[in-house]
Amino acid sequence: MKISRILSITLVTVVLLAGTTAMAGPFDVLVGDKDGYGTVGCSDTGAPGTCVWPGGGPSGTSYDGRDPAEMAATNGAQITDVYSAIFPTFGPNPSETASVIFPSVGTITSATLTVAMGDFQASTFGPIAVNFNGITESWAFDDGFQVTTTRSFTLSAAEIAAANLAGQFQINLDHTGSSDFIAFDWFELSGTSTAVPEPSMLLLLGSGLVGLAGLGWRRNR
Ligand SMILES: [Ca+2]
Ligand SMILES: [Ca+2]
Repeated sequence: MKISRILSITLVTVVLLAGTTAMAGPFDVLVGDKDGYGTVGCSDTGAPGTCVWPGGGPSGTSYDGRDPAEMAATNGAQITDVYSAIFPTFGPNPSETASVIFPSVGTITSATLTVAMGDFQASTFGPIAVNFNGITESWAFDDGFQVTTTRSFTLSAAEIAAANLAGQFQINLDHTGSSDFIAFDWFELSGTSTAVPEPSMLLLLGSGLVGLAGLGWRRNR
């Protein structure tokens, strides 16, 4: 068999395998946990509710309801279940900026972000600055003192492209232009994506190609 014939058969096989691994599928990933801001009586889903965070300080600031996994987290779960979030002196977080980083889900084709948030008062104390993978979002919400709300955001084509380019979806939060006490219960990303072929499968296919090419080279000598 000529090497060109062997290579063309191998190429067809690779394309067929790539086709089977690129099936679209649903995903649903959570940062933080759905436990009512880590304290009883604070709504974490559905209609807006009122939460009185039980911590010390003015208006219940410096509340820390995190479990050990949230305290140790570096993916954004470290700012959930605290009040006020990303506001040193008025909460346990040492920085006024934070990133919420979701695990890679393959190539995203559609996605919705849902956030359980509390006590947003942007017009009174200034909005926090937010971007999704570098694309600016407006989170200038006026929910009111200690009111909790769950919001959903449909990712735009540009935001999906930016997340795919980075290999992960990421929310960047900056509190430096605001003096608003805020809180987060959890962040959830759901949607559909195409799976990325496993590196081991790519390596196997590459080895097969090299082997067949070598065989063809020997037979054609
Ligand atoms: Ca507030
Ligand atoms: Ca929580």
